[in-house]
Amino acid sequence: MLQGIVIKSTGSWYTVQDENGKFWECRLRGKIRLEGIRSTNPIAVGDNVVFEQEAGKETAVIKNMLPRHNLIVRKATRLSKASHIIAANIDQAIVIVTIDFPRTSTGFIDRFLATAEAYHIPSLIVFNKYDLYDATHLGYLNKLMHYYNAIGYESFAVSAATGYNLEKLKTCMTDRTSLLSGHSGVGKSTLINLIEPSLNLKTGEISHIHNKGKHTTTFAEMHLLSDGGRIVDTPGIKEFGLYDLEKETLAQRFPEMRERMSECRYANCTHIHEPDCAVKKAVDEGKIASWRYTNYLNMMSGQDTNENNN
Ligand SMILES: Nc1nc2c(ncn2[C@@H]2O[C@H](COP(=O)(O)OP(=O)(O)O)[C@@H](O)[C@H]2O)c(=O)[nH]1
Ligand SMILES: [Mg+2]
Ligand SMILES: [Zn+2]
Repeated sequence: MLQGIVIKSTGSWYTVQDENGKFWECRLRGKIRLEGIRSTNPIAVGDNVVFEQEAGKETAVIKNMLPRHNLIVRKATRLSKASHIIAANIDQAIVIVTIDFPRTSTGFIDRFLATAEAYHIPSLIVFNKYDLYDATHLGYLNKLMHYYNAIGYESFAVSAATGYNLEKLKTCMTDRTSLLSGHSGVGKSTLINLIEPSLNLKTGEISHIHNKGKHTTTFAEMHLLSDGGRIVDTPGIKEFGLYDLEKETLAQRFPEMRERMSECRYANCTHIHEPDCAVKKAVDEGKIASWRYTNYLNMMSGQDTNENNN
């Protein structure tokens, strides 16, 4: 029996890298038990599997899966109860953003962070295209970085063009499995190519026309870094953002609200209209940024959606 990690899945075939670095094309035979989720795909990128070479063949059969420490799922279709597993065993979620060229809104960033919180995955915010910013941009950038750092999200600026802080980004990715997200055009592929030139990803592509409300059947892929890191490239940010954030627990996905909500008068406070709300008080006192609170309200009212929030 061999053991390895699924680095690509295309439906019926799985590419698995074994502990010696060798790649295997594997099929699934028999049933793999799942932890209480009904899923259209039992095994996903990032899963650790036990497999066996087929007699007289170069291919292999997956026999078992090791326990997952987390997984990213979305509904298989809009109305179905079944889930589609995007990736498993993610150590951190990295969102690449640009405050301009193109602009990434804080609404988008905050939805990403809240989603990662819901999956219990730590986040890192990377502001790219530092070389393009003027004094006004830089003032805004510093304000955002300072706030996000203060509430516990590591964030820093990089430039693929000048190489600024690329070593720092590389260090963050070493020996970890990172989910990488961000709008089209922010420089994800350019940054990955600088970190691992052999990957030779296409850059400067025009963003795909996306089908609103329709899930595409594309699969995540894992890129291996020579220093031991792994990058999970999802086919667009959309999958990650489609996670249904529950309104009942949304405030818990905002660390600066989470730490204050026990002081609200009502245990079930929504932090919107209730009296003696510790969250609203902190907003009034400037301890919680009003733009973070606005993004929270937009998510609560459903005005924030993945489609219009960019
Ligand atoms: N000036 C500048 N341009 C960048 C930087 N990073 C990426 N770009 C450019 O931004 C465009 C989109 O980059 P790409 O990597 O394809 O973005 P992706 O869609 O996120 O993968 C390309 O034309 C890149 O050359 C940067 O740090 N500074
Ligand atoms: Mg790209
Ligand atoms: Zn409250």
